[in-house]
Amino acid sequence: MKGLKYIMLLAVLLTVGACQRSQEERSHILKIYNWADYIDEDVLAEFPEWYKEQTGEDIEIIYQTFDINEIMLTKIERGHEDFDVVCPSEYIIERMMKKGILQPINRDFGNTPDYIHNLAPYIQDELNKMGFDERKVTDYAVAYMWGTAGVLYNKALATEEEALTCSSLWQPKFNNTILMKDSYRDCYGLAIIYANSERLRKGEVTVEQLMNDNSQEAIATAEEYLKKMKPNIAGWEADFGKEMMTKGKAWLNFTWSGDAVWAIEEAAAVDVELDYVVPIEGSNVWFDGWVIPKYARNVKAASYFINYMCRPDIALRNMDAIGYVSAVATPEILEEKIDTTLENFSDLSYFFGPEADSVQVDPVQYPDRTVIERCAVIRDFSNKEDLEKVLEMWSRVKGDNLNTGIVLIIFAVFGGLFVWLIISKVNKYRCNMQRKKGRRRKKRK
Ligand code: SPD
Repeated sequence: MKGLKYIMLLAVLLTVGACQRSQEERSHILKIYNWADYIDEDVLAEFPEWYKEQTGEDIEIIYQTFDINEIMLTKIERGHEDFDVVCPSEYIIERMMKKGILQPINRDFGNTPDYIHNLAPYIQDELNKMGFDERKVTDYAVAYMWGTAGVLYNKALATEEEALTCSSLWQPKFNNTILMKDSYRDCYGLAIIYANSERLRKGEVTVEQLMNDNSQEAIATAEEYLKKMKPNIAGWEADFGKEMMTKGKAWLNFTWSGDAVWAIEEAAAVDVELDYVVPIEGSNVWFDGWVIPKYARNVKAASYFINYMCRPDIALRNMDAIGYVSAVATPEILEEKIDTTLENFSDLSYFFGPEADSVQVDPVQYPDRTVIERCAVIRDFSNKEDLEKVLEMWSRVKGDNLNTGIVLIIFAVFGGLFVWLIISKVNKYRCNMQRKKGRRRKKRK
């Protein structure tokens, strides 16, 4: 009996020891889960050195990427994966807060300055509009990049007037030439806005109401309009749209402003002229932000990383590398972004403050106040059942495409098998005949 007690004690001690050791190891690892192509790789690589300078501690980064908000959410929510810092969009931040799977971000950085103060008040206010009971969203999320959803177009194949109205996406002229962002909320919003453009024009309804309406009627309308658009859709893209547009393989791409910036620059280098506009009827303005999930295991390194991302020089390097626009709004960023060769002046006072009410800054990256005024923020659909209905509709819309693809693949595979079977049967028959002939000849001899 005594022996058994000792063995059990030893097992407990060994387990505790192993846990402590692995916890110690884990405190030197930072697991980041971010969108693909969404950070300057050198910025990422330099973080361990900066962290060591600030805290005296070593850190190793494990970095993974996703293309779709919902895939990231499933890994965290269902898989309980222990990412320390992730980067969802605003409506997913809202959902994660509702579900209680985020922790507040500790902003006690010791002697290190708090760079989170550099965020634009405009973005902080927009995020806090999604407030919950007494919790402020900005205590749980730190905005990273932001932008609009709009139409990237090839200037040789579509006019600005065409790109400026979402009705063009349904015109037969664009049969099989449009790439749509593989994002059900963006596409849902676009379809509902187009379907209600007359009511919008008359002021009977707002973009915000339409995009966030998940009534049965709205879901049916979105389905009808998205299905009507299908002959024009050459593909649903998560990240390859910018490349297809640069190569001139698609005419229009409903996409995010940062992808558009990247594509416009790349295309110019090979003499393809692209541009980007936000539909006159309205669209969405979105915000991606850093959050620390409940299952994180290194919250200290996570919060230092978030703080590091808000350093103005780091924000600028990230913007230059990826084309998207940082939520950091300091005078040095404005100064860096002013381009006196541009013809247009924009009102960016909503973002940079009153001194930026007429500045020469790339309007794709930083939309003029009038563009922002026709956009609204996507909110999380209120309950699970409504969300499921929207997702079912989305898979019906996309599923038709998939079925055609699958049917073609099945035909190709079975067709190939059938031909192979016939050929092998014929060959076998020939061999048998030859063997028989050979045997007959031998017998005759
Ligand atoms: N390649 C990175 C793309 C990240 C863009 N996030 C936009 C989300 C809009 N809801």
